[in-house]
Formats: sequence, structure tokens, C-alpha cells
Amino acid sequence: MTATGLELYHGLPSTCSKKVRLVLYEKQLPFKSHLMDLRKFEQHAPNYLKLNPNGVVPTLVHDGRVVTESSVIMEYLEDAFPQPQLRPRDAYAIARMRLWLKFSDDVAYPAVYAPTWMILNRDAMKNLSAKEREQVLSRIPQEDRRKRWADVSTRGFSEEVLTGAVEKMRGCLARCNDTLAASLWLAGDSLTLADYAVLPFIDRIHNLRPEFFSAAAYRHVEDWYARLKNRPAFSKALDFKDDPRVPEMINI
Ligand SMILES: N[C@@H](CCC(=O)N[C@@H](CS)C(=O)NCC(=O)O)C(=O)O
Repeated sequence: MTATGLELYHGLPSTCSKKVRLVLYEKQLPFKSHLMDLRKFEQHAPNYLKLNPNGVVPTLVHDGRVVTESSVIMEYLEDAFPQPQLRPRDAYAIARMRLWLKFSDDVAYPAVYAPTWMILNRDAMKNLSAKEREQVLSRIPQEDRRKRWADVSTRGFSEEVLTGAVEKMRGCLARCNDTLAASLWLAGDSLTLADYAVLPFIDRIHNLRPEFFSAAAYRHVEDWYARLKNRPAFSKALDFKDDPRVPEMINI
């Protein structure tokens, strides 16, 4: 057990895991790492479902107590380990920060979902025999998710969905750009959980669509992204490009 009593179940390429790792590294909190291989569907294993009944990462365990949902975990860490402070004090700024946490869950995550799935999960599903695929699908805890995976497991997402995702990704960049034109950070004049909730998705959009970043249309986002990339937490939580053990596709 680490001095902090923290354990994290997470995936290397998982954007939601990155949100939590950014906070852990920014606060310099040691944690016991349980790295899960999502391409082997370890997140659906019966033992893991006891911790996280949704069968997704991340899951935090603190002194034996379980916390799920990346945005909830971020605020939990802020409450349990308040230094350095990543939440504003002013009530209105806190509300703004929480809206960005909600944006990361409700807008940014769905925007990158289909193109990410096509890179990280499609081969893993396609290379299974029909029987193995049935087994993988049967362990997915929610019916709607099981159906969606069954739908796309052989054919992948349609062109229509993938084109829609491009628009959604541009929409995310535009929303962030508008805010960052008026303030240095997403929730005001200091770095907060808002920035770390959104950063993994902007990084994912950058890796999927680098051309979006070359037209200067989102120059405030670019400037913000460059500032965040310079922080030690970024390379620790997000950047595995120089690690030869990590397959290339994981680096998206
Ligand atoms: N709302 C959840 C979403 C978690 C989530 O969907 N995690 C993805 C990785 S970013 C996952 O575990 N996917 C594997 C799967 O769907 O089986 C959170 O923010 O923690």
C-alpha cells in the first residue's frame, strides 16, 4: 500500500483514465497502478465488475473505499487532497468549472468515441472467432452497450457516424476556443479541474485530426494546449510516444 492509500484501475489510452492521472500527477500523489488491457476486455471481468458495475475504467480505491466516474473521482481527489488547489474558491467559478466536467462527460467523450473505437477496439473485436465474440459481448454489463458493440463489432461504425464525429470534434474545439479567447484557463484565471477534464479529449482530437490545429482557427486552444503540454503531469499521464513497449495505436 502506498502512503496515500490510493489505487487506480485504469487504461493507458483511456481518455477518462487520463483525466484522473493528470490530477494524481499534478498533486504528486503516489498511487498503486492496476493497468487494465481494454483490448483484452479486462474491464468486463466479473471480479472487476464488483468494483465498477459499469465495466469501465477508471476506478479509484482509497483506503479500501471505491470511487467511480472520472469527473467524480477528480473532485474526490480535490476534496481528499486539496493541495495544490485545482478548484476555484468563488461560487460562480466553481459552477463554471463543473460545467466543463459535465462537458467532458456529455459532449467531448461522445465526440471522440466512434473514431477512437475504430482504432482501439475494432481489430480486437474483428480478430475474435464468432464464439469468442459472443463471449466478450455477453460479459458487457449494460444491454444498450452490448447491442451497440454487437452492431459495430464486425462492420465498424458507419461513414455517417464517423463524419458526424468530425463535426462534433470541431464543435468541441470551437466551444473551448471561445472561452479561452476570454480567459487564460477554462474556468477563469487559474488552472483547475476543468482544464484537466477537457485536456485528454483535445489531445485525442489533436492526435486523430492534427490538420484541425494547423489552420489557426482554434489558436486559443492551441496556446492552452501548448501550456498544458509543458507541465510535468502531461508527459506522465498522457505521453507514451517514446516508450517502445507501448504499441503505436495506443498513442492516440
Ligand atoms: N462516464 C465514465 C465513462 C468511462 C468509460 O467509458 N471508460 C472507457 C475508457 S475512456 C472504457 O472503460 N471503455 C471500455 C468499454 O466500454 O468496455 C467515466 O467518466 O468514468
